[in-house]
Amino acid sequence: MTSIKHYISIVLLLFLSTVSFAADKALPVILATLTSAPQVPSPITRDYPAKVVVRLETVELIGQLSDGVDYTFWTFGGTVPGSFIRVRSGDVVEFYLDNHPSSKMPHNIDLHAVTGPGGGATSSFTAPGHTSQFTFKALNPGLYVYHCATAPVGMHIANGMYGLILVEPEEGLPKVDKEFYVMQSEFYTKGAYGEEGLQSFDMAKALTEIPDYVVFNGSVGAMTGENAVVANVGETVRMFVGNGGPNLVSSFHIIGEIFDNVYVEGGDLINHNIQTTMVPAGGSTIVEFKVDVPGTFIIVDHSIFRAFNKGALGMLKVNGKPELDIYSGKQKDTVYLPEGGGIQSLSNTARAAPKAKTKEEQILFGKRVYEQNCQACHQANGQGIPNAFPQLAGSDYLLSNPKRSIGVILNGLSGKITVNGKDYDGVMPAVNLSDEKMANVLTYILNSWNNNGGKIDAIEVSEARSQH
Ligand code: HEC
Ligand SMILES: [Cu+2]
Repeated sequence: MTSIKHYISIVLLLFLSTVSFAADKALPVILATLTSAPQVPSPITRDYPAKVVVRLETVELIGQLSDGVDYTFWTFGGTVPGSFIRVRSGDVVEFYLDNHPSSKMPHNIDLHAVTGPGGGATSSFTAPGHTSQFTFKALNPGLYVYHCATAPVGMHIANGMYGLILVEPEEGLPKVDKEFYVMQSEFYTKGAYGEEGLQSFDMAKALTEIPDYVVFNGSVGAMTGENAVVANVGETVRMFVGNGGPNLVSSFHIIGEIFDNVYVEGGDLINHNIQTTMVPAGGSTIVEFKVDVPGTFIIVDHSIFRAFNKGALGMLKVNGKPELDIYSGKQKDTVYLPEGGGIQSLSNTARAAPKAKTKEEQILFGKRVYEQNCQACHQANGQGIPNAFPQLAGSDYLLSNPKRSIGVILNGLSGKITVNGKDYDGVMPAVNLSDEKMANVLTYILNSWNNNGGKIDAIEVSEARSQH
């Protein structure tokens, strides 16, 4: 009996080992779903490895680089950046590269996710109208750049041949509400930025590494306005960010957001609370953040001239109700007029006595002093409020003796007064102003609302002050 049991268990063992050996060959076959930016294929839900078939076509086509600016892009999948590929760590990827018959160039692919010579480049060199096929095992989870590596490599990349492949960890990535594909790159054109027409590649500019265009997702405006990516307040957002280069390192930043998590360089080291993260040429990063408040959040390469002058600008539009305890929006807009009124020079000469102001300057500065200190009571046009605040426009009290008003502002005013035949018996508090500001506000009042002009100088205020 025992020997039979023993025999059976040996057979069973042998059987099991054959099954597990065969399992690699008998993986379920899945055709990869590819997406173009900013779309990302859905997260992988399976908990077992598969043979994933990827078919990617290289095609050369004319597209828009900016308004009125065209460019002959060399693409993976007909778009720049190329199609997003999503597989799972441990998957066997059966890769087909189809080079469209209309192509003028041979192409190949170097996937940074591949462990093997050239990242697949040596096995995938493909003439126009041909297909190459090779297989690799996705050993390391991470977010990887792929690009064409056909000579001249720089030129193939500069013309748009790059994209991202995500190798998800076996356990998957944490669930988020929105995922986006964002890839930065540069274009070197014969014409300067914005010069219209079909632009060709400029090798000399590429060598000096001074691009005319730096863009997200292949063209100026690919992620702005109508093309902005969208999320709702309270949602979690993940961006798969790549940099195709060919030359520049990106300082990836979203204005008004802080990355809760950054998968540094697309690997599994997670950094927290990051404002700007570097994405090297031929590298990637994954950023995650929760959108807490509504608004338009500008995505930039914080090497900021690239953003505002070369196109490296995208938008994330967040819809929803304001969260005023997190961000109030503008609460006040009041006039700020520093002591002395004007712009101060930092040089030593600034310590010299300020230059006397012309009447026009006094009126200009005085208007701001008025808006800040007087308007609430005496109203915008000096018309006052009947029975409460006397008018300053056409006030006989004021105009018959303008210098008396210095005292009114300095000390306040109470008790019965008569202005243009009407009695007032209110209280005006003293307003604490510098000599300069007081002179300016009174000069402004004297020259506004059909009042009959005049000028009060700071020195007069100073004298009046010493008398009181
Ligand atoms: C808080 C309200 C208030 C503010 C602010 C205020 N005033 Fe008055 N002002 C009054 C009242 C009230 C009177 C009348 C006082 C009375 O009845 O004795 C008055 C009277 C005056 C008068 C004399 C009466 C007239 O109409 O000619 C002048 C001049 C004047 N204010 C100028 C100013 C200037 C200049 C400022 C700003 C630097 C200013 N006031 C700020 C309330 C205010
Ligand atoms: Cu190529």
